[in-house]
Amino acid sequence: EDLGVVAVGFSGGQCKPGVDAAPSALIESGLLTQLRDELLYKLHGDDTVHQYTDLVPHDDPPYRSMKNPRAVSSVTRRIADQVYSHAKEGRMVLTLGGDHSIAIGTIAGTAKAMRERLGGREMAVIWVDAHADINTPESSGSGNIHGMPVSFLTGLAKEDNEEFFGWLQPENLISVKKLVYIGLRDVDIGEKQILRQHGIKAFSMHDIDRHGIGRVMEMALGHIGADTPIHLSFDVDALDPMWAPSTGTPVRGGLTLREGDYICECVHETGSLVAIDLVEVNPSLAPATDIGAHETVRAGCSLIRCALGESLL
Ligand code: DIR
Ligand code: MN
Ligand code: MN
Ligand code: MN
Repeated sequence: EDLGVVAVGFSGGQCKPGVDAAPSALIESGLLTQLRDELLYKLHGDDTVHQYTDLVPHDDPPYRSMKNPRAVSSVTRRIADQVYSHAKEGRMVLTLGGDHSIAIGTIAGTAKAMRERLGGREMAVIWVDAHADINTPESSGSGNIHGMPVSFLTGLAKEDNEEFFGWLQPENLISVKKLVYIGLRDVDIGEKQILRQHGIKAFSMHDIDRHGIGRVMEMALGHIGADTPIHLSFDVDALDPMWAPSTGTPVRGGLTLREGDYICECVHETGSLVAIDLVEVNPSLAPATDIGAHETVRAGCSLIRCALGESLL
């Protein structure tokens, strides 16, 4: 099978440097070699990690409270083109982030490609994260755009100016009805309001404790329905810091590595996966010793291999 790889060394959606080094760390640990030699994917795309330095302006003052708005807008616009060009060739797309703002680009790219493939029907998104990332610029307390991608992708946040995500067209957007969250445990008050108001399907850690991950995946995939393409956007901070300590905003009480792998395996088994993002690995944030960074990179590789079919016997 064909796999388009996009390696995004971008950290402008939040304030901690280091998350831009994740793609190199994942690749150096052997991820792409395994996908090629063990899972037998034909890899497309250059081996370079994109830094997008040509797109990052020297001066990028806040707009509607968003930090680095021009940089994030133009980088995600470029990513949308890269992902779209893989997806329209029928390739599965793997994007290695980078912070979660990059999902504005990846999902904009697959949403457009899938609409064309399905004659207007919409794809689904499974967003695995401790956070909902659905703040609007106005509801955000931090101004960090990695906390806002879902509001732009669902059209809840609107902006006409091309410089600030106004390039997003209706064909780049997803429906709140086709969005499912898994792993939530740190959701802002304004975000909870948005989730309730739009009836967005969300499985928190509480739901996983109550039903178990097996039942939660049945319900999540049942909500999406069969024969709907799925874009999986996996924030490594969905995992408990025990498994993934090297990330910008760790939250205790998260998924075990096996629960994370299981989510990815179930999505693979549907046969409907069209794209996966792995984001927010930050090798420079390594509590106590640098074992933390190594463990987090290992966890990220495991999630990706599971999503791409590793553990099917
Ligand atoms: C918080 C934290 N909700 C914010 N968000 C994220 O800044 O909007 N941390 N995504 O990873
Ligand atoms: Mn490339
Ligand atoms: Mn998160
Ligand atoms: Mn996130």
